[in-house]
Amino acid sequence: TEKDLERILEAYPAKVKRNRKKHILIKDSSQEPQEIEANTRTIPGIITNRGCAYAGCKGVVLGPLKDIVHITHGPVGCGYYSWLTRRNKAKTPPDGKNYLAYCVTTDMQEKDIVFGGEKKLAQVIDEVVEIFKPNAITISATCPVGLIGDDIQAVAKAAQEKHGIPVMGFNCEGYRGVSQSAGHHIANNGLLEWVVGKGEMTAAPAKYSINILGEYNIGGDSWEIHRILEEIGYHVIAVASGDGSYEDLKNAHVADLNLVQCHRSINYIAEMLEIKYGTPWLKVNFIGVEATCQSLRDMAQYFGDEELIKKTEEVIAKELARIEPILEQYRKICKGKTAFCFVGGSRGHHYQKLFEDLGIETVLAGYEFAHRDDYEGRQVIPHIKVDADSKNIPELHVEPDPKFFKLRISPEKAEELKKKIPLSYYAGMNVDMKDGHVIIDDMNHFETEEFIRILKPDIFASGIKDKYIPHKMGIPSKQLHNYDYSGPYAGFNGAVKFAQDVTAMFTNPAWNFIAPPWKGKPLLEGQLQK
Ligand code: CFM
Ligand code: HCA
Repeated sequence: TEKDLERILEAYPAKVKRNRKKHILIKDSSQEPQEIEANTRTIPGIITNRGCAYAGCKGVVLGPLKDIVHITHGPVGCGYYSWLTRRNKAKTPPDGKNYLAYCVTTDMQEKDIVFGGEKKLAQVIDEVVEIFKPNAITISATCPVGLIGDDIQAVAKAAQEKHGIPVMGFNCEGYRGVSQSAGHHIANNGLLEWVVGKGEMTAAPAKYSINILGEYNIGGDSWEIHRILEEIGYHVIAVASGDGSYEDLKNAHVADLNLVQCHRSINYIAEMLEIKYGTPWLKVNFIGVEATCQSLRDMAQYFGDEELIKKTEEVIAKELARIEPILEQYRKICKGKTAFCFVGGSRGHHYQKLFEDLGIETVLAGYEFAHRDDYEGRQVIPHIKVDADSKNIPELHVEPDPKFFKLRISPEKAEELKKKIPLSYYAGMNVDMKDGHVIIDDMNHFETEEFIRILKPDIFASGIKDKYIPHKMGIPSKQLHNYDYSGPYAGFNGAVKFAQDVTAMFTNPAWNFIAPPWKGKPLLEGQLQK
């Protein structure tokens, strides 16, 4: 209740309290629209789960492109801690061009900080070309690179001329934004400018040609999505960027539809591709059985082809007949339980659908770094305050491509479709939350503990850093970033895997053996000095 919330916030100094209050909502549909503050600076000293712009650019959006060698220009830690920890999987193609297992970094030392790291970077590029012969190279800048003023764009340009392969510099220094979200935007800009449209294709190679944007193949998710889409008859040109490649993405401009799975990390390029090439985008969600069926039906409506609609229904019926009896078994254990669903961006919304399929209600949800549109819907975008932090990130000016712009559907048809399906639109998380449930932005360690104490969820879905808080409080935690060795969780087979994993947590007796440390004796004993 509002009173509980007030009590939690009471612990903060007045200024912090005023700040955090704007990031927390108790859903009340009679108060629509409820505004939330998001994508603003975390208060120093508060234990946040957020990452940095470099993580969002190199780690999230660029990193999964497998035929590119991604160079981290910086001290070794930045490269090391983004070395496949996200479990973005990729199959090695016959030409062997899959470099994801490597961690390539300039390993800057004190000497490079003092005298500059450009020469070392150029040398690393020479070595990379000699050893790997990749299809392209990216350079991602970390904090010190920007601080000392290394010109990675000049190094990239010179290397590209020298070696004759694309070398792309990304100024995604960690501090460029308030979270990894800034890095998504920087990566999207680069992919639009330097990759999409560079391929040889001039028209869609097959019927129902699509791209999948914002799907990163964590734990194999996009393989399951591919399986379903291909069975229906779709032709996937490129994925940004799970199990994706520079070679495929070059031709993304010829697709007839862009699917957007993760709105937060990829909406920029989806929007720019629509302006530049005329390709509309459709917000989909392949997390959850109901959500997957809905997305497939929306896609079929977009193409509007009777044969495709029929095939879609056939595949849905076949899949449901296969998995429903299995899910029903797990539902017996899951039904009636409650969850917290707090993940970085889109998953805070998407996984509520999968919990719902199992009869689990999400009583608190939120995002680490999403923007107001991911909560309230894209209609708020024109009203979002542009602050100094967001001004830091270049907004590209995009125009229709003279050669490749083509309207895929008439404006009238688009308007008609928009009434039925989320075409070039995302409604956000808030509409799906029930009254009385908590919506929270950039939740910190203190608030996590407090909300767990009050709402006592049966399961806590979150990240690598905060999963230990619920563990210590005797509550199972399903890590929804890299899935902790498990997955895939997308599509129909993913839902079954998820049901299995979650049920195993509920039935595991270990959680009842844990007494939180503060229930026993004090952790520290002593006397305050006068
Ligand atoms: Fe999109 Fe993602 Fe997410 Fe994200 Fe991330 Fe991720 Fe995430 Mo971790 S792109 S916003 S920046 S769905 S890495 S695959 S799990 S925080 S909720
Ligand atoms: C990142 C990647 C991350 C981290 C997970 C976490 C991921 O943001 O740099 O902190 O729990 O999914 O691996 O989000």
